[in-house]
Amino acid sequence: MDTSEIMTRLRVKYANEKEYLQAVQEVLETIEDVYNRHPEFEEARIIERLVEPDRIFTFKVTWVDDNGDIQTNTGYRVQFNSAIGPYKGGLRFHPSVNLSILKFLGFEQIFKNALTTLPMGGGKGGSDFNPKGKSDAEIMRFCQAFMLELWRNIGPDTDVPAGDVGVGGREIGYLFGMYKKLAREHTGVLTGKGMTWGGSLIRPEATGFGAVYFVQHMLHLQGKDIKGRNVAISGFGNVAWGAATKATQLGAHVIAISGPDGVIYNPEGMNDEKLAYMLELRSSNNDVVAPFAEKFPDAVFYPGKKAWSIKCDIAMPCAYQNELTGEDAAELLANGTWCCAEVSNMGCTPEAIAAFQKARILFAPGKAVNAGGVATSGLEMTQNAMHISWSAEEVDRKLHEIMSNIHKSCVQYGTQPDGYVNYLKGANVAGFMKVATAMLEQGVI
Ligand code: 2IT
Repeated sequence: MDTSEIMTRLRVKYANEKEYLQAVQEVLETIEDVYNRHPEFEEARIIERLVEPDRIFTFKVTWVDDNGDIQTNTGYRVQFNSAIGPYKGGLRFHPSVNLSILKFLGFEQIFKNALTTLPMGGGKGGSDFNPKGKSDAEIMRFCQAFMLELWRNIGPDTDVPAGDVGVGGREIGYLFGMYKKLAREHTGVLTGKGMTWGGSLIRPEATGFGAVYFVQHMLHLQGKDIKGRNVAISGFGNVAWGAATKATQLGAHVIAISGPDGVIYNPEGMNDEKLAYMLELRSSNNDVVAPFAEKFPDAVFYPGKKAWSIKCDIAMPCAYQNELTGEDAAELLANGTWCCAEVSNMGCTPEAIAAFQKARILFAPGKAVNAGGVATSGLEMTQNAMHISWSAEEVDRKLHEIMSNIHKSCVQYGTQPDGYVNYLKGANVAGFMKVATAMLEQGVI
C-alpha cells in the first residue's frame, strides 16, 4: 500500500470531505507497515474496499414546528462495513452534520466496534437538525419524521442505530416508538433504550465510565493512579457527565467542564449536586455551561475559553471532533499535562496528536477510549436477543473486562521498541487486523 497514492486519489474524489479524509489518513498511516507485511491484503484490495462505505442513504425530513411553520432537514445513514456484524453506530443531530462528518464517524466506528470484541460492523447517521431551543413536542415530531424514512433500512440484525451528539434517551424513545409502530415489532433495533422497554443498565453511563476505566489502565501501566489527579473535561453532555462521575468516584478532581460558550473552572472538583446539575443543563436544550457558575459560587466561568486553558494532569475531550488543536496541546503541555485521553471521536487534530506523541506523554484515541459506549450497546443487543436483562453489576463487570481487553490490544500492537506505547497505532492495527481478516475470508462482495 502506498498511503500517499491512496490519499491523493481520495482527495480528488472527495475534495470537500475534510473530516473523512483526516480519519482515513490517520488510520492508513498507522497501519501501513503491518499491512505491507500481508501481501494477501494488498492482493484483495482491502484498503480500497474499506475506505468506501457499503452504501449511504440520504433522505428529506419534513416536520411542522410549534408555530405551524414547515421545516425541512436532511437525514442520513452511512452503512460503512458489515464484515464482523450488523452495522452499528450512533445518530448525530447537529447543524454541522454533513456526509463528511458521518463518513468519518462511520469509518472510525468500524475499528472501534472491532476493538470491543463484539460482533458489530460500522455505521453512523444523523441529521443537520438543530435541537437547540426546540420544544419537547418539536423534538418528538422531528424524530418521528426521521424514522418514517429510516425504518426500512435498519433492523435488529441489519443495522442498529443508537445516540450520539444531540441524540439521548429522549430521542431514542421517540425514534423507537415510531419504528415499532411502522414495523409492528418490538425488537432491539436501537440501543440506548429506556430501562422499562429493553434498555440496558449502565448504557447511559458506559461511554464516560469506560473512558475512565481505560485511563486507569493507562495510568496503572505507568505505576500511577487517577486518585488525587486534576482532570479537565470538555463538554457537559452525557459522555462528559459519565466521565466526570466516574473520575470523581475514583478520587480525581474534575476541575474543568466546558460548553460552546466558555469554560467552568471548578477548583474544588465535583460532587453529587454538581454532577446532577450537569444533566439538567444538558436537558435544557440550551447548549450553554455558564449557569453552572451562577449555581455554584466556588466555580468561575471564563467566557470564550476552552477547558485546555486550565492547568490539569489529565485532559479528556468529550465534545466534538477537532476540539483540541495543536495550539491547545501546546498550552496543555506547557502547563504540565501528562495524559490526554480522547473521549470524543477524533477530538484531537493531527497537530495535537503529533505534539503529545513528540512530548512522549500518554495519549489514547477516541476509538479505544470511548468504545465502552458502543460495547454496552452490544451488550444491550445481546440482552434483547435473549429476552433478559442483566443487573447493573453484571453489565459493569463486562464493561470493565472489555475496556481492559481493549487496553491490552493497544499495548500489544502499539508498544514501540523504546517502550513508549503508541495507543493510536495499537488501536488502529488491532481493529484493522480483525476487520481485514473477516473481509478476506468472505470474498469479494
Ligand atoms: O460514537 C459512538 O460510539 C456512539 N455514538 C455510540 C454508538 C452505539 O451504537 O452505541
